Amino acid sequence: MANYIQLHYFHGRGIGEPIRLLLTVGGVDFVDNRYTLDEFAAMADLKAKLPFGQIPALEVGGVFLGQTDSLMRFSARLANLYPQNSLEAARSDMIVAHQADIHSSIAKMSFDGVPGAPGTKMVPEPERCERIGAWMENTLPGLLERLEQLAEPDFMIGTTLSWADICVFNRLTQLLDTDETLLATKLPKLRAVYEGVAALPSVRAWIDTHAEDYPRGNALPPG
Ligand SMILES: N[C@@H](CCC(=O)N[C@@H](CS)C(=O)NCC(=O)O)C(=O)O
Repeated sequence: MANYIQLHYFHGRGIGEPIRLLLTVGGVDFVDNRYTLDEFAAMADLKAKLPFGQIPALEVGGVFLGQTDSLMRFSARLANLYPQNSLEAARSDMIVAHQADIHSSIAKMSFDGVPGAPGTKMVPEPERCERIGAWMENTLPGLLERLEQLAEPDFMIGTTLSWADICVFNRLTQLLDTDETLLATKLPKLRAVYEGVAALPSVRAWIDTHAEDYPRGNALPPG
């Protein structure tokens, strides 16, 4: 149904991108509404309909849904990317939660408040780079090693593509923008997951048509 599902989020990837990717990989039609910070700040009518006043939000047949984790899981179900088996579903949940923790660690080092909220400022660039650089050197390797240990040879869960792969791919794209060598010599299973998702025709087409969000494209340095 035309316009049945609408995503409301800012320009850029942020926490909205995995929702876009999940719907895209699943072939689910959606309208990708994107706003600037100022546009969103002035959208009183939209904000009044949002369950928690924040975006990303999905509008499904006129019903508004919020909270990224719920939106990703809902999108994964629509896309047939949410495991049917309860144990696999729980394992996928914990992997998705873990990669979200990585995102929020970086967001906390980047903003002095809620991202995109009026009054929130970016942490000054030199301080932000220093903080994130130290965290990527000292903390991130252990967090990624945990994911590597959990991964199967080609997928995060079992032998088929799931939302865990898409969410891990999305997280890795963000981290690779800061450190292109991240998957060069270590983390072979995460590299395989990244390469598998990057090679999906729907993901390739998405990246090609949203080049402004993917400055590196989807290529990796040789491993
Ligand atoms: N817990 C929420 C947090 C959402 C959130 O922080 N959204 C930010 C953008 S990334 C937002 O709406 N900022 C504008 C505002 O709060 O006015 C989620 O996971 O979706």
